[in-house]
Order: sequence, then C-alpha cells, then structure tokens
Amino acid sequence: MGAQLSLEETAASIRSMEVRGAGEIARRAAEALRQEALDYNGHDPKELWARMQKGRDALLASRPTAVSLWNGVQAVFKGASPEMGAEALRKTLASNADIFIKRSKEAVEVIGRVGAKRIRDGDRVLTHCNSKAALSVIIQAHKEGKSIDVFATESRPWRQGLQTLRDLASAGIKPTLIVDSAARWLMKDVDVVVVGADTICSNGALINKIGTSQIALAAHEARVPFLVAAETFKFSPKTMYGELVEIEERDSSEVARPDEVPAGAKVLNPVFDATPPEYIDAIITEVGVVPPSAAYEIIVKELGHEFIFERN
Ligand code: RI2
Repeated sequence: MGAQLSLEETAASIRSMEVRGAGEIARRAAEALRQEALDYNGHDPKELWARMQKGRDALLASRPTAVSLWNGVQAVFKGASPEMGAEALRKTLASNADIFIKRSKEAVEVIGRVGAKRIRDGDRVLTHCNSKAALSVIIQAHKEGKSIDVFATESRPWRQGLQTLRDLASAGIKPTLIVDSAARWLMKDVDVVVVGADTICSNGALINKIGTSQIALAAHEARVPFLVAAETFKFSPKTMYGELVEIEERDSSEVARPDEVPAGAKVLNPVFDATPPEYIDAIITEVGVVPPSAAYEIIVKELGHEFIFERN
C-alpha cells in the first residue's frame, strides 16, 4: 500500500491509472473505504452509511471494466447495514476490507505456486501487459530453479511492458521486450503464454488488456498453451445475469498527440478486449486450475448467490 489517500484521491488515482492493475485497484479501493469508515467519529449510522455509499459510487465510477473493483467494493459492504448502529457498522466495514485485502494478496501467492507447476524447465514464456498474478506464476517458476526465457509485450499505449521488465529483473530474470505486433512472429518459439485478467465472464471469456485476444489467437494457431492467472474475485457475478462488460475507451491523446493527427482523422483507444473461452487452456486461481467452462461454478461457489443478489 502507498501513502494513505482519501476516497476521492484514490478514485482519481485509479482513473488516471497512477494506481493500476485489476487486483491493485480493488485492494486500494477497499483500503480507502476502510479508512473512510475508521475516520468517521460521529454516532449516526445513517450519516456514515451515506458517506460510504458516496465513496462506493465514486470508486465504482473510476474505471468501468475490471470487475475486481466491483467485487472488492461489494466485499467491503458484505453484511453491513445502517441498522446495526454506527460502531458495529464501522467495525464491519473495516474488518471486511482487511479480510478482502489479505485474501487477495494471499491469492496472488497461491496462484504463483499452483501456476508454476505448468511451467517447465527450459520453457520460453510470453506475457502481456503487467499482471501481478501472471508475474507471480513466472517468478515462482524461476524461484523453483527452472531456467526460463521470458518475453514481455510492450503493451501500447501505456507501455506497461516496461514495468513487467522491471518486475522480472528485480526477481533475477533477464526478460526480453517485444513490440505488440511481434507476438505472432515470436509465437513459433514460445512454449507457454501466461496473462492476467481484468474480468472473467460467466461463459469463461476473458476480458484483459487490449491485444490479449490477438495473442490468444496466435497461440491457438501455433498450439501453444494459453494460461490465465486470475484471483476468484476477477470472475464477474454481473455477467451471470446477462450484463455485458463495458470496454473502457480512454482519451485518444494516450495513443497520438492531437498535433500528430490530421484534421478529419480519428484515433481509437480501447483499453481491453475479449478472448473467447475456446482459446483459453486453463485459468489458474487460488482455488485451483480450472477450465474456462468452470467460470459459472466459481462465481456461485466463491462469490455466492446471496452476495450476487444483494448487490446486483
Ligand atoms: P493483475 C491490467 O489492467 C492488465 O490488463 C492486467 O492484465 C490486469 O490488469 C490484471 O492485473 P490495467 O489496470 O490484477 O493496466 O494481475 O489497465 O495485477
């Protein structure tokens, strides 16, 4: 966790991508809600509840695609209501946030240990963007003494691939950067692809950083296993009820400066894309390695019907 930010500051830093990564934005949102609850020193549960709801709405509006943010916020509110009184409400919210943050960090570690079993000595591994869960798998395989070559895509326009290089280098791995458009060219030399997730839909489709679906397609064509590393709170209860995942589109200036773009031309900047379940070999979660077809079951078992209906 970084320095303590207010709720509004947290929402703004998620929106600006100063705080990024689907898991991290959920943890930071939970932390901000926890602090908001603890900072309340009044005695009116309705007032506290109204503040918390306002904060919840600001956080949920900050980025639309990663369901981890939604699930993290719902987890903080689980079982809480103004009827329980101000003190119990504060305690419930704070303890829910603590539990969520702890579990989500533990999940990344477990995913590393489970997923590393799918990486063999001598493998050439490709990853996309910058995912803590995917890197946990790769770094664990390295820690276990496996000799691996790791390739990271640049991930335009934010170039999160450079962060991936830093994360891998500080773990003692010497990674190689490629431009996004080199993924298919490289695929003939890749043994396994490991990516993270922003959202996994109830049909097993993966929503992840733009470009993921092209990599999955190239991996499928070359018969290279395509693995997704995702905590169970990346699965979307909302999609069970038919809701489509909103794909965030960010400002075109992130791709090209306005003065580079001739009059009349447009620049699109979609941030995520959808990879169909048939291109995914396995999803590595903290409750085990599952096929994309198990997504519905994961949502019901791990996130729970009660939880889904309460907040949907
Ligand atoms: P972890 C990121 O989104 C990437 O799409 C990455 O694959 C995903 O979150 C999951 O990251 P962004 O915030 O939760 O960079 O595994 O837009 O760290």
